[in-house]
Amino acid sequence: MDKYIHEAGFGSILEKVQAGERLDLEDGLNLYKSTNILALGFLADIVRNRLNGNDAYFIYNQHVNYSNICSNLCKFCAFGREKDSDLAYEMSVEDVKEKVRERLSEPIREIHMVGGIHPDLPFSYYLELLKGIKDVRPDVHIQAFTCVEIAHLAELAGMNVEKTLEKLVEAGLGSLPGGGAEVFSPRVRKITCEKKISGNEWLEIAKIAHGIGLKSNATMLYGHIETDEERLEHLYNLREVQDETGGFMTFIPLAFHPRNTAMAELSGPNGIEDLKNVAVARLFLDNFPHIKAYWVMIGPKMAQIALSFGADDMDGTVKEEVITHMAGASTDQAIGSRTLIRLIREAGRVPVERDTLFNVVQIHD
Ligand code: V47
Repeated sequence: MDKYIHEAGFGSILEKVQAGERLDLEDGLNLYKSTNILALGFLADIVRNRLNGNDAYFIYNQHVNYSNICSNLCKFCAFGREKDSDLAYEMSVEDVKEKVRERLSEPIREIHMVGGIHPDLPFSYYLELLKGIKDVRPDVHIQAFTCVEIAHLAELAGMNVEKTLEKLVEAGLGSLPGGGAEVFSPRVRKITCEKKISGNEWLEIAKIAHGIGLKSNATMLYGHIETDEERLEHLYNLREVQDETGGFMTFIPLAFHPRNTAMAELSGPNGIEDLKNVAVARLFLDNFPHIKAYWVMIGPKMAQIALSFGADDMDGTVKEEVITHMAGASTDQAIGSRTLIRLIREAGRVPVERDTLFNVVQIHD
């Protein structure tokens, strides 16, 4: 295989990968520009196996999207709605508690909760949401509010980000999901999500969260107008912050779904792009412990293959995903834990059930 990798033009990258040396921007760009997907997978698998052995993680979780009312209305998003839209919705704290109560008989360990940038819900609503979930399910880990929502909540609270996060933690917040990162490039943001906080602001908020001991995830939305250079710059910025804080747990490449969005004329990424984004992330983000193949966005079959292209996590049972489905995802809105275990086993990996912070709950070998 080494000969094949040399012939593919990746000899020097192979040497770096085998020596555990960091890849530079030029290496990253060469990887992105290649269509030799087997070579990329082979290289990424070296790093994956070094960091995570044969394990592939999943979590028993539940998604709650408390409201889709949003004042940012990004062009790539089919979830966000104006307040007076027929499709706009807003859950009361009691509605959210009921959603959590409905699934009390299941061994759910994480509530993943995000929403739009709501123009007029008060800060107290968000605190009550967290407290309400904890009332119903005291042991659950709440992973909620992207850095974009945190910036908005800090404004509502009239406090700085650190103090705002502390208040949210007191109310039950456990960690931050990785959404809202999109592509950090100002060019891409100007075209696709002009009203959203900048990439630098997103990174600053992640740093502040890590500084007070909150872990978080990071994402990149690929397959729309971004260039390979912009993707790489995005990964480079994340790697720099991770060197400083060590607070990121997982990187999740998010495959753009165009339907019902203001960018519906685009076709979205193909399978090669899906695998490439997983593999390059695994190779370039050498300081990220985990890379997630989010089955909702790339489908369970592609997620299974991604476990041999650098990914070591499949996210979870999810029920019920909304954001990607509003944008035309053809996957189910939930998956059973037994199915996840089977998919992982059939991909030749050991299914490891985890909690949000990657503590092992059960090894299903
Ligand atoms: O921030 C919006 C993206 C994100 C579309 O942290 C779209 O473990 C594809 O971040 N096509 C929210 N993507 C979801 C998210 C996430 C999901 C699962 C796990 C974790 C984690 C994070 O979804 C948004 C945005 O980047 N998004 N519209 C779309 N049309």
